[in-house]
Order: sequence, then structure tokens, then C-alpha cells
Amino acid sequence: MQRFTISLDDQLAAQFDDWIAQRGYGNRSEAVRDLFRAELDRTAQQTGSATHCVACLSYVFNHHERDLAERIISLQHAHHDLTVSSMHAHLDHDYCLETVILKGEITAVRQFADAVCAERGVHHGKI
Ligand code: NI
Repeated sequence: MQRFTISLDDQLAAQFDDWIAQRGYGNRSEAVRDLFRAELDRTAQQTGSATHCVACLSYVFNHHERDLAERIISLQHAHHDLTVSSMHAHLDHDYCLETVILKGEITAVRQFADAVCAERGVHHGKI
């Protein structure tokens, strides 16, 4: 574990303390570590230095939509190497929420997620 000291002006420090309180962090160090990790991950994805990932894909769909549930299941089976697990929740009489855990090459994971989200009747898809 390494320690270092940073200087912040009072206004930025107050904003940061408000932010970490809203997020529920117990101290500044854990909040700073999470910010570092998020930025380093984002940079790795942008520069292409990261090749593999784990991801959660969530979407809502109407299970009355013709063949949609079957099409989604077929997509998952066609990419069984990427789909680690999925969870299905019946939201109401019409709509279902699914969350799929994905693991694999970033390009393949994104293509799979895009294909699911592009299916007619799939809404609010987000990876
Ligand atoms: Ni359902």
C-alpha cells in the first residue's frame, strides 16, 4: 500500500466530500481508489489495451412480442461462450426484465449486447 498527499482548494474539497457522502463512502481513500479504477478502466478501453471484460447487460421486453423471447434465448445460445448467466424477472403481465452476465473479448461482448438491444421489442438495453 502506498500513501500520497494531494492538495485541493476548499471548494473542490467540499464538493468531493459532498459527493462521497452521497455515494456512501466511509472515507476519502476508498472514493479516490474507485475514481482511479474507473478512469484507468475507461482509458484502457479507449486505447484498446484492454482486450477482455466482464459486463452486465440489462434490458426490458414485452414477452407477448412475437417470437421475441425465443429470439433472445437463441442469441444467448449462439453465444454460450460469452453468456455466463442470466436472470429473468416478470415485471408485470406484459414486461420482463433480464440481466445477462457476459465474459469474453470486448468486441464480441459489445456485438452480442448490440444484437440483443437491436431486437425488435427490446427496450432500455444497457451494458
Ligand atoms: Ni417474464
